[in-house]
Amino acid sequence: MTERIVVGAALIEGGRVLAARRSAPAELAGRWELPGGKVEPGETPDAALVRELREELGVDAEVGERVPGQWALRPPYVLWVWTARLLPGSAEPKPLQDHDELRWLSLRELWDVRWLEQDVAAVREVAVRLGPG
Ligand code: 9L3
Ligand code: MG
Repeated sequence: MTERIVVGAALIEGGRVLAARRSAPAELAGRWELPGGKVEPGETPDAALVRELREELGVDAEVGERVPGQWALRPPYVLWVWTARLLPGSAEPKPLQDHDELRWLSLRELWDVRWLEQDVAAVREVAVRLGPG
């Protein structure tokens, strides 16, 4: 089976990373994730990430660096994560799709939310990229 990539964004602003609480599907609802979604056929992961952030949060973002690692999701999916930033003039993120709450978390607050188990290892890597805030 060919692996299919799910892209996730560590959207970082002023030493905080955006966490999004899922409202769907039911088995994931209430848990927090790095926003993102499936790469579509013929799409690059970068383009998918920008598209997902626009669809889910209503923002214009630019992709930064790949967060090293890849994390298994339900087969055939695997999670890849990049840092990202809001472009100048972007709207503030709003939960438009699949989420019902957003939080900007500093390093100190990073573990205050109940992340999806699938995201925990990725968030640990993201922590290294946040200032001590
Ligand atoms: N998923 C896990 N962690 C994430 C993301 C963006 C996605 N940070 C999982 C949840 C779904 C699947 O990947 O089972 C596809 O994601 P989506 O398209 O429902 O966001
Ligand atoms: Mg999604």
